[in-house]
Amino acid sequence: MNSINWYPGHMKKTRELIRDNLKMVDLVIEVIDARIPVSSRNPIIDELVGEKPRVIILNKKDLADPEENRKWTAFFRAGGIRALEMNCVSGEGVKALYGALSTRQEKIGSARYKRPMRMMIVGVPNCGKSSLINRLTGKKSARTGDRPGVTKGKQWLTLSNGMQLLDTPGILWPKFEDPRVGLNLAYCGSIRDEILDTADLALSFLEDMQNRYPEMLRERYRLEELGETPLETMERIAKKRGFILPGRRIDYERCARTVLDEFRSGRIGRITLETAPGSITPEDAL
Ligand SMILES: Nc1nc2c(ncn2[C@@H]2O[C@H](COP(=O)(O)OP(=O)(O)OP(=O)(O)O)[C@@H](O)[C@H]2O)c(=O)[nH]1
Ligand SMILES: [Mg+2]
Repeated sequence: MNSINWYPGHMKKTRELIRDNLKMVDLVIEVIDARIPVSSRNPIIDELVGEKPRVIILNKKDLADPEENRKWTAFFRAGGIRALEMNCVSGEGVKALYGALSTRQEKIGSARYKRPMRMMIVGVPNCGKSSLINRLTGKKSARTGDRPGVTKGKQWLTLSNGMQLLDTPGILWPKFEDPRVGLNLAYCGSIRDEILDTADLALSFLEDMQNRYPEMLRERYRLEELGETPLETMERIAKKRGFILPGRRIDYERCARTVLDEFRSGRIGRITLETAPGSITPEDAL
């Protein structure tokens, strides 16, 4: 895939916003996409956040492979970072996060002066930051949407227990060392579709799926067999779904959009595109 311009002007502002507000917060909640736990961790956030206490939220757990969710949580915990699986649509995981926040709150302020904890939520575009905030406040405080770039400016919100939360726009970084990172972010909707070549993206996605979840792909599109190449697979999917243009030409564009949509909404199945390193089991992390 050709290089893509994923660094619009507001990203620079967001970076400054995070840096400037960091001083004021006691805890950083880093929201990542459970389907791509490596690619959705922004190295800039790491650099900015430094030693600040942090909780990692593996969000969209419902869309990711349950086994991998467990392994990734254990992996982060083994590295000394509190990590929690979350589903902001159902609310699963919110209670556990509240527990972690209360524990942290006890360490804030002096014995004489107890003040409510201040937190900042950071993460790549579209990973669910605003959805998590709405879960925590219990109402629609922050605007959400199924595309990147919904939150534009910063927004402070107060929880019912008095804690204060800062929502931030999604932040990407200027250069992807590994092109796979850009692809993964694009599959998951963190990069605006308008600047991507949908057919190219879907072909890369099909290639990854053929390697990682071939059976799932075969079953979803009721294919006897996958193609030898991703292009062949796409053609088989298009034929099954009737994505044919006049003159019996294959409608690649429509097929590509369908495959990506069905991945993003979880209709293909629960998919994690990055495997947890090592052989850490949840027991090791306890
Ligand atoms: N399936 C599923 N969808 C989720 C979950 N959390 C959020 N979403 C959806 O993901 C999309 C993006 O959510 P937002 O909360 O707007 O994401 P954001 O990180 O604030 O995005 P920006 O403000 O654009 O950076 C929305 O369509 C949400 O409904 C989850 O746990 N599971
Ligand atoms: Mg948002």
